[in-house]
Amino acid sequence: MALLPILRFPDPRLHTIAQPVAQVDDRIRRLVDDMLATMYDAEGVGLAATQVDVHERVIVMDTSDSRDQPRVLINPEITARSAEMHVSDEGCLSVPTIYDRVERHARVTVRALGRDGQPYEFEAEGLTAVCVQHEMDHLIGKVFVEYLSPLKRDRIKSKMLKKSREEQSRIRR
Ligand code: K1U
Ligand code: ZN
Repeated sequence: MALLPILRFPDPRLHTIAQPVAQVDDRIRRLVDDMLATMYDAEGVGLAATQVDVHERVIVMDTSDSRDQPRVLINPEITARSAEMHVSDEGCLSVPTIYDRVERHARVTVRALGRDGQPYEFEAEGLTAVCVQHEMDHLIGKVFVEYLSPLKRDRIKSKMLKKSREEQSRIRR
């Protein structure tokens, strides 16, 4: 299994719309395994293929406390959304160190294909509901900072650009 580099905001590739997976084959299963290894290594609870510069509809998640319940979502669709909304703090592996409040549907029903290519459905609430909506946004090229005010978003953009310039100059030294 390989650890994949994670794109950092404001990389324009994060705004690419992912295409449906035509066939769950060995290539997709390898991608899923590499994404799970990358998500666990980065201590995230989710990861979308967009974040590793692969523009296909693939998500991995593990919102369990024990970190031993991986979930694979290929070609996911939200089939039902609660009217009730819920605000919670979100982070993103593509926007490290930034956390802010985002309003999402409190519960969603999701249909997807698993790693075996078989369809399944589940109802999500709590962190799992937040995470699945956050990851589905990545697949349509949306990063959570787009829910924040333009002022906050611009500040985050400047902070991330400054950080990446500093990292680049450290590498060159
Ligand atoms: O998509 C990503 O970048 C992964 C992201 C998923 C996510 C976490 C929390 C709310 C919404 C989406 C992360 O894993 S961020 C890091 C993290 O582990 C975390 C942050 C807040 C709460 C719980 C976990
Ligand atoms: Zn994210």
